[in-house]
Amino acid sequence: MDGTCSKTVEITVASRNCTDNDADGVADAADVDDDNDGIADAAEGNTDVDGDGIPNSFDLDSDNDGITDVIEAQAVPMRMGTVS
Ligand SMILES: [Ca+2]
Ligand SMILES: [Ca+2]
Ligand SMILES: [Ca+2]
Ligand SMILES: [Ca+2]
Repeated sequence: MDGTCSKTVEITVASRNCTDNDADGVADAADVDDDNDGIADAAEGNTDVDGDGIPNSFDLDSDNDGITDVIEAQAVPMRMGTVS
């Protein structure tokens, strides 16, 4: 012991989620539309409807039927319009 006082200082480095699924320059954590399909993450949710391992907010075709979410989202009002 040399008489010097030492103490442990914990430094917390803010870890940012830097992944950027759609490469638009906005990290997923701050991006309101992670897959950039025009449908907000809040509307798509983080569940994985088709079970392909990609959550809906990252999946351009959430139900894996070959029709992209953006087209299906636009098609819904048209389907409703066909009800007689
Ligand atoms: Ca992004
Ligand atoms: Ca989206
Ligand atoms: Ca999926
Ligand atoms: Ca689909």
